[in-house]
Amino acid sequence: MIELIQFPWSNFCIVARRILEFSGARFKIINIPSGDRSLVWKLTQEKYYAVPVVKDGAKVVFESGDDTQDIAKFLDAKFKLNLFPAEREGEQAILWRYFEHDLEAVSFRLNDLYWREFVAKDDQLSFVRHKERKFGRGCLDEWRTQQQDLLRQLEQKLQPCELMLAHAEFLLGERPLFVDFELFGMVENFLYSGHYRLPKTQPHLRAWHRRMKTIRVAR
Ligand SMILES: N[C@@H](CCC(=O)N[C@@H](CS)C(=O)NCC(=O)O)C(=O)O
Repeated sequence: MIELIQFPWSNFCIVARRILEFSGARFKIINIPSGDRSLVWKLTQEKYYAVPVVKDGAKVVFESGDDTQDIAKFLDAKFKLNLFPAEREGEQAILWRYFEHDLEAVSFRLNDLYWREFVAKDDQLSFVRHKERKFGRGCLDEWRTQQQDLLRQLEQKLQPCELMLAHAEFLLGERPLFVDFELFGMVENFLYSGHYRLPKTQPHLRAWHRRMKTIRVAR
């Protein structure tokens, strides 16, 4: 059975998890502490420490670069999901970079500022250390003071999606493609703390989000 090595609030892990659920395949989730990557290190033969990682029998899949989608493409090919049709490859490449960079920079901060509520006690020291080493001392408190501004930025960054979804059920048409899962991962990470809702001003996005929560591939 496929195994997904993850932690539950990670945006990129949510993308892989939702694709697996969408496929209808049975899979096993292995949660690791965000501060202890020893399992990932071992499985990847000391090549990688990030999540997600997917293990399918002897095969271990992880991202080979900063802007790759190795896991999603592996799952897509294995389960014949057709999430990367050639004729939409260019649009998808532009869109997922926007989601992973511009949107993600705001969405993860909004969730992270509630870190005390979802990071296990034992994991908190390494969580804070990791964040502060990357974003500077006091970053988590700083994001809290910026919360209202970050929420405004998020709404603005989601607005192009609202405009696209006013004309179709999914971002690029009448069935979900990879970019729908990618956006779903960023949105679910933003919502993870339970303190937020998607903006009321974006009803099409809200309806899309409800669809994306449960949709399964048509066989
Ligand atoms: N581009 C990679 C990024 C993966 C990534 O950045 N994962 C985060 C968790 S959301 C991580 O494990 N970062 C490394 C670290 O925390 O040390 C992907 O799409 O999977």
